Amino acid sequence: MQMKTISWRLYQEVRPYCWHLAALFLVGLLGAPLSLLTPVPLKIAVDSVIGTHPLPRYLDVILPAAVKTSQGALLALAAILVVVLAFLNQLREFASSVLTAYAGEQMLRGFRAKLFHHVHRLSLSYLDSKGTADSIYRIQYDAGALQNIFITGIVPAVSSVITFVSMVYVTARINWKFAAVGLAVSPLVLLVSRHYRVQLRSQSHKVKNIESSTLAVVQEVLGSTRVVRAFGQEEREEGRFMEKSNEGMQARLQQTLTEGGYGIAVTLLTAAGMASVLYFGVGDIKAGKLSLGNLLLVMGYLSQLYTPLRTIGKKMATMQSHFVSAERAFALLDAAPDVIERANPRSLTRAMGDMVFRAVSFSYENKGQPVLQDISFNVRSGACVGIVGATGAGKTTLMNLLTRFYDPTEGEILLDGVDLREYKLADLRNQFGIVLQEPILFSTTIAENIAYARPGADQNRIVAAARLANAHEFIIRLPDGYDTLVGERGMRLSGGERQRLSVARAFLKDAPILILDEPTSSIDVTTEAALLEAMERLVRSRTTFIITHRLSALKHCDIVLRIERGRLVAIESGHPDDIAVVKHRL
Ligand code: DUT
Ligand code: MG
Repeated sequence: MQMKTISWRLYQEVRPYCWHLAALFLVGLLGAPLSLLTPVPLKIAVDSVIGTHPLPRYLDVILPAAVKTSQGALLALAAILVVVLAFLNQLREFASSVLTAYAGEQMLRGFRAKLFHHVHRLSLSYLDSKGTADSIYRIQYDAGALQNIFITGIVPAVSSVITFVSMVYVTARINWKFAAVGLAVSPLVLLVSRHYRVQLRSQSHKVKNIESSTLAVVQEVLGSTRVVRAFGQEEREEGRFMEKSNEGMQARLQQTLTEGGYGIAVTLLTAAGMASVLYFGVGDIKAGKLSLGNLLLVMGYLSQLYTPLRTIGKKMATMQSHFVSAERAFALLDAAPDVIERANPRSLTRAMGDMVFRAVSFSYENKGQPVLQDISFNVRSGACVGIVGATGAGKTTLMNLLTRFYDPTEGEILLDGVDLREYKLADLRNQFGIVLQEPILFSTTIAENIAYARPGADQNRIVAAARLANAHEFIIRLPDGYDTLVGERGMRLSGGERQRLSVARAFLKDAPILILDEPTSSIDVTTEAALLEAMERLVRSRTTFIITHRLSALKHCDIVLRIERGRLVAIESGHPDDIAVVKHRL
């Protein structure tokens, strides 16, 4: 991404926070006069208390005569000034840090929320290919870039520039030669930072990529601990982790070396400036052209003058890493969702449940091997449709098209006579109660898991759904009943229990179309029979798709679609004994 584009987009992102930034900036501005006053007490003490120089004009005007003429009073004034200035400075820093935290956290929260919101709209193919850890890293870590760039980068840099200019001006009033020396150094500092910037940027890119892939290893291994242990592959996984960590360490060390080299270059340049002022300043004092107090004052200014320069310099280094983060966050925002809602989508309250597939083909990758080919069939509302076929035939894929997890590559799918793509996505998905092939639970209570699609559903409905799914019996036998926590991904329950909870969840949603992807695969035959029995009533009133390898489950189906290698090869009757229904071979 071009630097210009990044800056423009950063600006767009930060616009809502302009008042926060303005306040921070004002507090930053107060820093300049305070810094200018800081070395003044020393100058008064040296020149007017120890020496006999007159007071600076601005003090001469405001101070009463009694103070001006008494050395003791002047010294006391200088001492009090030290304390007051220190206090004011600290107060300013306090205000600035509170504002920084407040504005920064707001920005971070806003930007993270935006990224998180976008991730929900991203295509499943993007998440499958990039890996979830990469998106986690971008949301959790890269999102901080906005805050870092503006709050710890640009705002202080702008106040530093203002401090710098005012100090050059004041120094020039005392002695223009020294101001010129101070100024001469700055273009050199800028040149040096230009040189280092490119290098730092590419290094930051590398570091972030390695860090997010290290996170991916951790996430994958923790997510599949059982497999890792069962196959005794702990060492190999540790090796994989260490390899990534080593790469990360090396990249970060290299980055630190570059930053260090840059810091040394900047410090040497500014020290050379100070040295020449010291060198010529002492000469001027000897020649009687300058007072000692003024030299100290100028030296004080110069060291403060160089502080902003050095901070800008240092910031420049870390800033590169923040810019890289911003770029990565924007890249996530740019990843286009491939299931897009059209401009004026139709809303849909409750569908009838008529479904038509017209010559639907689909492949997961662009120009990849087609997974589904030329599939056409009609399902009238309220029908129960069984889907059978060998493993990998494309059954789950067919159902993924119904809910628009993906869109067909060719052909169209109609719900109640209207193409799925015409509907509002949220409305469309609201029409389906789904039991996924791998039941996924959240780490909360059983009741909340069942009520996932209808948060706040009352206990009676939850229990009714659980009864229908044949889950009530096992739930009430648990010590905490419906309030039992199921653990991460429901791992504290058995496979069959998880499956029945996800069936209950689909039932509770009370949607006009049910999709059950092998809802009984981990359930024993007796329990399955009871579940199917209970389901029958529910299934009658809505369109149901049920994928299964078990013949017993097909008894309830009106038609059975047989899929082979992505093709619909037969539409059969669901009742094998029913001779009246003629087999219909395609
Ligand atoms: N496939 C992909 N990418 C995916 C999912 C599946 O390329 O994200 C492939 C694998 C398989 C084909 O699509 O060759 C069909 O997969 P599907 O999951 O639809 O098969 P199934 O009929 O549901 O098989 P099973 O009975 O094992 O669930
Ligand atoms: Mg499947």
